[in-house]
Amino acid sequence: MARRKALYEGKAKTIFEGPEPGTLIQYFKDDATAFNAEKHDVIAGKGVLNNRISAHIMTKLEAIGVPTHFMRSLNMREQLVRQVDIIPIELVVRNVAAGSICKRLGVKEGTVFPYPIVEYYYKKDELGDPMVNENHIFNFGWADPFELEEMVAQSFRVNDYLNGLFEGIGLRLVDFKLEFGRLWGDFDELYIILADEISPDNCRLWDVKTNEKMDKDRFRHDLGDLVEGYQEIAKRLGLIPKDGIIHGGNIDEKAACELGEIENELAKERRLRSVNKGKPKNPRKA
Ligand code: ADP
Ligand code: AIR
Ligand code: ASP
Repeated sequence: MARRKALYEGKAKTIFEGPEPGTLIQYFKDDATAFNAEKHDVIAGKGVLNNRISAHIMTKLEAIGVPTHFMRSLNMREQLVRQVDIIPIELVVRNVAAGSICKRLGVKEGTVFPYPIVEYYYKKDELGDPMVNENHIFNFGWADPFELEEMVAQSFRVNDYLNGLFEGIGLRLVDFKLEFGRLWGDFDELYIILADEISPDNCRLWDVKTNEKMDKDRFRHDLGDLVEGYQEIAKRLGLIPKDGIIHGGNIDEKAACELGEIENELAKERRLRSVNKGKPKNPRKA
């Protein structure tokens, strides 16, 4: 196979040029970072599990009408995605207090919010992804009101769907982070697409019965074996065999290679909804 061109080396993934224009390959690495890469480790099998979990969740979201970048899994560490222009805003949805909101506002961890809280962070590693509001987003032109409205609406839908999905396998969705991108159609119409990944790297998931943390907080705060938590999530989702694919820190390559393909059939025929960039019309003026 011809040498592929790496376009971007991220903290958890490498982005390669895709086989066709407008496509990319996301390669899921085993690297784990926290606190803006202050803390770093390589954890065997993490990339395989995140690739699989994210592919599964993205296809489920596509099925409820959330347009996603995911096209299909290529192998245990790679997936083919549609290339988008990433909007530099990280949307965080919180159902239960944990992480930065506890520090910032003095809320007790585990406090259940009456309704979900949406926050925006400016995606800029050098600045440590600072929290921002709509005024910053519009003033600096990171997104316009139509785009932001679409991102927020889709984030609430993702939250509703994922709450049910995880509840069904005994996990509580505490919070998560989403990234969206712009995709232009043949007539220059604009679509907002869910991109990046949805995995325990960017969702907090607690066991419903024991409150045990199954996500990246295990790594952030040295709470136990990270891969064991991710593997348990993948098992409960029915994505890997019950006896697992990572044992004692070693990946069972044979079992990992035998995992089935995940394909986003629906994305092929989906009818995208473009964001109305025209001037709002006054219905009283005929
Ligand atoms: P980081 O950039 O924070 O280190 P990753 O290691 O996860 O994060 O790298 C993946 C990068 O690819 C992210 O910057 C993400 O915004 C970007 N990305 C994700 N999906 C797409 C896509 N469909 N098109 C273009 N870029 C994408
Ligand atoms: N997140 C935010 N930036 C990067 C990531 N992964 C995710 C965390 C957590 C949620 O966003 O994984 O699920 C909120 O993070 P925090 O640190 O603001 O509490
Ligand atoms: N992904 C970010 C980092 O690597 C933040 C985090 O997940 O804690 O620093």
